Amino acid sequence: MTKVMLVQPWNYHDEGVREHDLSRQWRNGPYSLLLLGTQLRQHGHDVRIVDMIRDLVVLKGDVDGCLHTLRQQIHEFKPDIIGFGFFSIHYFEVKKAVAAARAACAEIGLKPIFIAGGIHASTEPQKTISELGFDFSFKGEADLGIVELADGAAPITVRGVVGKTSLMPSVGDEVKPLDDLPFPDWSLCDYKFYAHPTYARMSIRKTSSLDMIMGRGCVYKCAFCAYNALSAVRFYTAEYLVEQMEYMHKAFGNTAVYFTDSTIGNNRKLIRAMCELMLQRGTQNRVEWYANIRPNQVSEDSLKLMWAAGCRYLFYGFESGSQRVLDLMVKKCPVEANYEAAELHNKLQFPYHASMLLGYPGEREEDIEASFEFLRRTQPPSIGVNWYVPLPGSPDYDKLRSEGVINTEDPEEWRRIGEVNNCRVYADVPEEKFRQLFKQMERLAYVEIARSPSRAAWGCISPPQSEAPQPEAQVEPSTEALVEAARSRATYGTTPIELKQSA
Ligand code: B12
Ligand code: SF4
Repeated sequence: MTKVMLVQPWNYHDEGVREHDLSRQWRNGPYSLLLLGTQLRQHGHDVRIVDMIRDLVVLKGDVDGCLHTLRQQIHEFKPDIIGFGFFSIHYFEVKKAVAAARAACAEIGLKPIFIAGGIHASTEPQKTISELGFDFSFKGEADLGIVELADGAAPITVRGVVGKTSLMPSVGDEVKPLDDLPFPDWSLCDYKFYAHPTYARMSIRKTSSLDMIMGRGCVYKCAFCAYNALSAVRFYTAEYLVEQMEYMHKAFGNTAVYFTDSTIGNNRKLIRAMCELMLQRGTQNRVEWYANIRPNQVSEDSLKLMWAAGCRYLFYGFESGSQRVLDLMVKKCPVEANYEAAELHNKLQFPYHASMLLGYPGEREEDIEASFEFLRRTQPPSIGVNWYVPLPGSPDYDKLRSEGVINTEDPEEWRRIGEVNNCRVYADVPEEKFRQLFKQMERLAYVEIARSPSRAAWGCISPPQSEAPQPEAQVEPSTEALVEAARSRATYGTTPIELKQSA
């Protein structure tokens, strides 16, 4: 039996934050580590997950305290393998945590293998080893590889493991069919922290949700997205998914599930089968669900079926109101589909979130105007305005890196391009003008539409989520506070009592 410690680095936004109101935050569990941990346990290994996101919140933003907890856990558990799973923005946190973990091991003469996995390690395996202090990186999916490693295989013989001198890295073997995987065991982490009842998903009531995924990979290849860097397209079966929902509800008490797939719409037959099975079993009476989907992947019939089966919220990456920009992004989605999906939701009063992306390379002022027009015309009940960055692992990243626009020799670059935030302007719009337009769109989304009668018609609290029911505090928030609150939240939805039937 091998002892494997799996670590999720903390979120730097939580550093120094003393007070958190979990009833207003959307937090997602360390899903990939739970998958790997459950798989390892099933193969007879001992697993401990150190979730530094949760630890930092509980320790009121104290990073040293969080690193001390990691040290204590290492001394107590004495792992043979320490694996970190992370994204590009976690670069600095991982570096600190690996150094602290190595020091803790040295104190007691422990010499575990340090291995990195996830999107950043898969995209930049060699740099991950040399710059962050790992012995190995793992490229791709590790559901099978991690077990081989724990079973005692020499690391470098395991497909997907990249060593300091590997010249031609292989990619991890993929588990097929996905149903072979056990249901992730949420008791490996403090799941109550993640299932904390919160207004973050629905602005008019608290919900308690945990995550699931419907499949892996995507049939589209949008140029800004890193989704395809890791997985080939495949899905769980409807039976597996509904069984998992029922199991989670019984074992962990959550009354909602959020499907974190970047889009669940790649397999419409599966959605139909899942909804029908839920209706047969009455699962929708116990668990409601939310998901991301593309605008060109819904119809009136499918929305009605999803609603009947307990779906209460859909998240759309509309990105832009300009066909020219959607084409530059290789979205393979007509702008009419954006309008149709939004209008369908408006007609049915089915809550949805509209995510917009501004600043795409080649975007012009008139394209941004088209996005304003889209929001003004459709008035979505919930909107997110995002600033484009070329995420590591995306086709854009490869292109801009080869053109010398991205400099990965500068570690700060990972922060700049690892997170959707406002640093560099890539659009064909003068910088000052772009910043002004971005601010205007935030105002339109987070203040004007949020306060409009159209929003009130959804029966939701306006202003949305962050300001949701606060019996104690009735003070009208300022415009800046509204924009800031909306920026910092993830996604949220609203829910009317019944789906309005088509006329
Ligand atoms: C769910 C999700 C989230 C969730 C939960 C994140 C979490 N803690 O798990 C939330 C909503 C919180 C989130 C937030 C963000 N996300 Co996100 N997210 C995803 C998404 C859609 C799915 C991840 C997932 O669960 N996949 C399913 C599992 C099975 O696959 P996996 O995670 O890749 O894990 C496998 C392998 O990577 C490997 N592996 C993973 N960990 C480890 C560890 C070890 C030791 C080993 C050996 C192997 C290994 O084995 C696993 C099983 O096969 C991905 C897209 C994608 N499909 O990858 C984006 C993605 C990872 N996110 C991304 C980004 C940018 C973000 C944000 C920075 C967005 C923002 N706000 O700007 C934030 C970061 C928040 C933060 N500060 O931590 C980018 C990352 C790009 C990059 N190079 O960094 C991705 C790729 C999406 C994209 N737009 O292209 N995200
Ligand atoms: S943005 Fe969505 S549709 Fe496009 S490749 Fe990524 S997951 Fe697929």
